Amino acid sequence: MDYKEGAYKVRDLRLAGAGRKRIEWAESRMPVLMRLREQYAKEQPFKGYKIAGCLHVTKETAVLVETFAACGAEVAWSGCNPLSTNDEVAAALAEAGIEIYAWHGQNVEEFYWSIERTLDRPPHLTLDDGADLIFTVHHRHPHLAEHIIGGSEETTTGVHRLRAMAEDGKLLYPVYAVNDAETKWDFDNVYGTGQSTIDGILRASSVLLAGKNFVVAGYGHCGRGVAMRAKGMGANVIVTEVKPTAALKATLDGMRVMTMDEAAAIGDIFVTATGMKDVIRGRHFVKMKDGAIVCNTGHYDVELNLKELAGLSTDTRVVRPNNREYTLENGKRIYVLAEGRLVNLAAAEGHPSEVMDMSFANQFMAHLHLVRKHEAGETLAPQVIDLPEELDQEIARIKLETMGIRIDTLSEEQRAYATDYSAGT
Ligand code: 3DD
Repeated sequence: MDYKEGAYKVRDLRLAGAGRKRIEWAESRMPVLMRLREQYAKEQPFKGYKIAGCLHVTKETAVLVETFAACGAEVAWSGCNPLSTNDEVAAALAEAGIEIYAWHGQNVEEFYWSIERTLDRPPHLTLDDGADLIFTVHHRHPHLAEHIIGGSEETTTGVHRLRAMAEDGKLLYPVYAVNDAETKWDFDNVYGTGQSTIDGILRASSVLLAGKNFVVAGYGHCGRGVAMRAKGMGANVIVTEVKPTAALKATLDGMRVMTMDEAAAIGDIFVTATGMKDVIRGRHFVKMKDGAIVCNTGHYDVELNLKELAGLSTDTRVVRPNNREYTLENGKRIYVLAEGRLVNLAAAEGHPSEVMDMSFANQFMAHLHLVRKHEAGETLAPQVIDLPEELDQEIARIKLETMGIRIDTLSEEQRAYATDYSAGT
């Protein structure tokens, strides 16, 4: 480990060169964020502001972090999952002078130690993916909230937690729900999770998907993306759900829908994407076929009940990176990927740069809005706030432009028609 107090703690600074190449690769595929960096680097809107961030340390996150720094911000960063940090990227950020505390394979104590370090110098802004940083501020350092003008939250689960907290009147400062921006959830959650989850499964198992019974628990944006991509690879997709409308959508999308108790007996590969705990439990594991592969792509590692699985096992061993074999009392073997943590980031590199480009354009603009409103003397209520809808169209417009795609525009007459309620058949 390489550690310098107040500066960084990373696995190995010597990995910085390889990490820089990964970051350059991502920069070349994140044209929207790079355009924002170019647009605001001159103005330095974040000068004098410190951003504390807690978000997966990937090559894409590094582009966001260095964009904030290029636009004047002081940045201190930790990872938001013990298994998702890319050590080469973390080393490159440390070498570039970014304050960063992140390494792959942290234990829970190291994970929270890293978050604490990002708060050693009080931040003005917090940026979360799963709300662990903002919860640390609220539960361990509430006095810091006096200096904090606002925050942002990247993921579905985190937004749910913060909305519940705001409902309870416990939120101490305003937070933008970046996850709820259309150019985030309808792209990152669907197309990003769809591809990166398959990527994680293939890197950890190298199995054929075609012809396999591929069980997806949860048919929200993430589950829908995974199901779509598995179907595209020739798998027979089975969906389990608790929400009737989502189950109906899956059925009409051509997926088989059944209970997990039924799916457990026939599935070859299982992915949970629900945000709920205990989705696959001991009683499901014992029904599974010999050789079944089980993983999770939800933010927290609560969806697979591995405690019950261990209690049913006579032996366990790691057979490949991110692939642990459990031998059950009934002699069957179950393969759990990435220790039940989000397989797309723990066993692969997370979503492709092209979709994170839009998610992180929303993150950048959310913090720019917070700083602008602060400087205009506007105090935002301590609520979870949605980003303006027009921002979505602007981000999508720039994205299309960078893809060389042109679209039509409404004529004046059509614009008038759109609001003319008197026009009938
Ligand atoms: N997430 C997925 N891939 C990521 C990547 N390449 N870099 C950073 C974060 C990444 C997680 C986000 O998609 C977040 O939107 C989520 O957890 O929902």
